Amino acid sequence: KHECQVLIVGGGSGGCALAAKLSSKLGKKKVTVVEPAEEHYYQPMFTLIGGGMKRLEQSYKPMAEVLPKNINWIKSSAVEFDPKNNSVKTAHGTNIKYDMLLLATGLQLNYDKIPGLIEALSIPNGKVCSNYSPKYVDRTYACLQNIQEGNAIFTFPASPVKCPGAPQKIVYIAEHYFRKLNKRDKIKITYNTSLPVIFGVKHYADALWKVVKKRNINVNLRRNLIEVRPRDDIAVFQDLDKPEQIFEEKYAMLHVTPPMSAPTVLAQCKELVNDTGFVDVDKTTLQHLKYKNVFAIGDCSASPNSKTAASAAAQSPVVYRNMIAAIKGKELKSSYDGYASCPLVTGYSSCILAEFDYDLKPLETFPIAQNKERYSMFFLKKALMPTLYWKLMMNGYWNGPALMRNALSLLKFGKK
Ligand code: FAD
Ligand code: UQ1
Repeated sequence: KHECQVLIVGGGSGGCALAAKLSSKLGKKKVTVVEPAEEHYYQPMFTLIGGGMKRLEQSYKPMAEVLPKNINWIKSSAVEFDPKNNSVKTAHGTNIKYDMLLLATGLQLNYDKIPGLIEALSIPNGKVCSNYSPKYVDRTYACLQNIQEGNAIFTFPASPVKCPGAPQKIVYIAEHYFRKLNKRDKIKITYNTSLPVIFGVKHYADALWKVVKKRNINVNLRRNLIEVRPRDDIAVFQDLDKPEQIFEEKYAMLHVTPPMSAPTVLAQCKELVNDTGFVDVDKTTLQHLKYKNVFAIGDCSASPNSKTAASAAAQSPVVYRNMIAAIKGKELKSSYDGYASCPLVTGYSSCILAEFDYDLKPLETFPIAQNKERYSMFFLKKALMPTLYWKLMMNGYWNGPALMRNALSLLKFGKK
């Protein structure tokens, strides 16, 4: 048995940021975090690791170092939620009673949903890779190095994903890598996406179509990976608009973005989630629609924003202020505008920094045209963001770029 004022389930990007904010306000041992992982990964670095620009060891720190010192850390997973009785049960059998609950479990990678995929990802030095898991990300750069000719195929699944730009960032990085190694003309590059668009925000989609045309990358929309046959190096795709249309494609390398979902243990608690399995919160206050002492942050929330660490950062002051208001029995005044950001890395020295809100309208920080490939945005992504994440966000000091945007907006004279 364990009792606490605030219980946070999940110590990833959102959970850890809020643990820092809430514990420094509420005092020693008022906040408990349930988190089973030994390591805390900075996942946005996985794209660069896949491209050989960073090493896996640079992307993580021990969870014990990242979580604030003045909390209770219960090193286990939550397995049962009972919001009527304000309690959560862990895999080790601890029953935790809380006054306030913050759900921050992230989402679940479902590699097992594609027949043959796990087998393919288990073959040593194989042709199938995936930036989405620390278990598989090192395979990506090996694939880029090993392929000499043939088809390089990249996928985007038929499910919500975290960082919706990441499945295509690695396409651009690969294309650039093949050119640098003088093998580009022997490799056909194809990006098969389940989506009906290349990117959800038209302002950036227009720019990305120019990039794929210029660089001779084939893009197939509404095309979903349904099977991998590693023995024959065949990937099987389905046309989502004409399900009877099946394509069997031979690959020399295959980069898979797996289907994702809300974590099963959360989705099983029908009281907490909507019919998609994600936590049913108000999209502006981030408070649960039924249980007023429950909030959500990050990828496990059903708020209809793109799921990125940048979104969790922008949500963090809103969740913090509204949780404190709820503790005090006051009205919730802070609201989230759906801000999400996706640094669309387009090679070894360029990036389009997409930033937008709930209405899929650009909401940009810098007083320059951001729908262009730029070195400055690449530098921000590669050199500045990791420090900002570890030093500021993980200590509760990064609230997203809204402040910076407002200050810089004074300079936006020439920009539409
Ligand atoms: P996470 O950070 O994933 O943390 C969830 C935590 O909950 C984990 O520590 C997990 O162990 C724990 N947990 C899960 N289940 C339970 C349970 N039952 N009980 C207790 N704990 C549990 N975002 C950007 O902003 N910019 C980018 O450029 C970017 N690029 C990305 C590239 C890749 C390849 C990937 C994979 C992600 C990228 N992201 C990017 C997305 C970003 O990493 C996530 O959106 C962000 O980490 C979400 O934070 P979170 O706290 O919701 O979940
Ligand atoms: C951001 O806030 C964030 O979360 C910490 C990211 O994830 C690593 C990002 O990639 C980006 C781009 C932002 C937004 C920050 C600025 C300065 C525009």
